[in-house]
Amino acid sequence: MKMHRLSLKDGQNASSYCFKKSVLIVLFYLVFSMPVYSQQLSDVGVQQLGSGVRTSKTVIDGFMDKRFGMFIHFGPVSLRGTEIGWSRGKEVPTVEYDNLYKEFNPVLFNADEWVKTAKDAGMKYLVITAKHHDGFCLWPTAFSDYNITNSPFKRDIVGELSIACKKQGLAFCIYFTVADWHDPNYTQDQPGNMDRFVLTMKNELKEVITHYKPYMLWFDGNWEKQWKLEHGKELYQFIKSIDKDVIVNNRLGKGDHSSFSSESVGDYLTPEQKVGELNMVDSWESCITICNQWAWKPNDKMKTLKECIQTLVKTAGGNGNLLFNVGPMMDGRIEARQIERLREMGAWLTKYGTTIYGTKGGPYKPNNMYATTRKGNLIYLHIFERNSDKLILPALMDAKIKKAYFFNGEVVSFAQNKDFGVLINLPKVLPDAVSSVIVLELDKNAEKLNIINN
Ligand code: FHN
Repeated sequence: MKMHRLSLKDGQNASSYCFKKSVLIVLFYLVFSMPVYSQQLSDVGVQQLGSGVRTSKTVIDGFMDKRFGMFIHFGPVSLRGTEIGWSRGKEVPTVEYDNLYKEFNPVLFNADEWVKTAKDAGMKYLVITAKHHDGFCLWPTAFSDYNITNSPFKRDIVGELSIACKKQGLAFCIYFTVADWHDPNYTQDQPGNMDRFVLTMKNELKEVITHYKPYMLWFDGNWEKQWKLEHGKELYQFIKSIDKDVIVNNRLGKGDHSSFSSESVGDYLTPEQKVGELNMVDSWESCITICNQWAWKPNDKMKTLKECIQTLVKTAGGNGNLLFNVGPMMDGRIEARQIERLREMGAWLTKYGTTIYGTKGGPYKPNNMYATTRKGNLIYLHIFERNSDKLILPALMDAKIKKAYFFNGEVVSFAQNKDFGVLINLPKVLPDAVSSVIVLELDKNAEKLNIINN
């Protein structure tokens, strides 16, 4: 901004001149410091506005390298095949819903089998709904009678899954609702109720963190008015005072789940039922159902293998994790067709896992034709559709492709220049029906390239 030189007009005294000058200096400072502030916004989202312990970048980077996890929505509602929490007082009358636990007896529940299904799918972590909005606790909590020990089943589903995860090398994580429609204290009608509610939440959280040592806490249900931003900040610091390394998603504060704001509390973004936007700054994880409903629903429409794999690849191509959801049946088993679909995903990842785990998204933005991930001086070009015998990509302005080949080693011919970009010659049939990978070997570190608008 061009500084305007001020001159003493008749009768104008020195002090007003100095005052104007200092106002200008302050204005100058404010205007030119603005970009710094906006750049810090996502940090603010991450930094919880002010001091206080927060999850280290190393821990979060380790989480983001995992790329693929299993989400499990399970509870007494599976006896009705309706949606967990939301069908209470709708498809299932409230009194009936709140008494389902008296029939809840998933005798075929086998934690090792659930975890093996996740592992065989190529998943690196698992999140169980220890407590969903209906308030039922799948662990023997001392702070509510509405828990698994008062069901015919009695066994600690959360505990058995934490042991099975540790045994099979998956990171064990806990979904913990903020909204609890069963708890009479979860209301702002009576003063003091929310304080009691938050105290119960703290007691239960201390219980699950100290007993099961979760790798991550997946909060949810933070949108109702009785839950305040201050509650979220208080809980975040409370959790950090128990375990400074436990990762916390961004549904403890308020505000939108897909972007950070000054209302955010948590370590990473959680877009839902959609692949998140490419984001190289803020960590993110899309949670998506393998069928449509979160909890089990008979004959619920299941995604095809192509949809499943391409969803995973587009998520990784956008630099995010995919938390893929199953809803086990009332007897405690995951449906055989879902196990089979997950096994097929695992087979694809056994072959192409290096193009997903521990990679960065970009430099191209995912679309319905292709997505890219990158590691070192390699770009992994995932091709979903073959619409012609050539695929044209925007130019890689500051890097040269030295060679290109399919994952099976078959050489791919290509041309590149700054004008028409990168032209890849495609064979008549792509080697993989759901997502074929062409490796582009560059003359420099691909992870340092800026995002290319395609
Ligand atoms: O209400 C919940 C829903 O039941 C499910 O748990 C999803 C999973 O992310 N989250 C909420 C809806 O946003």
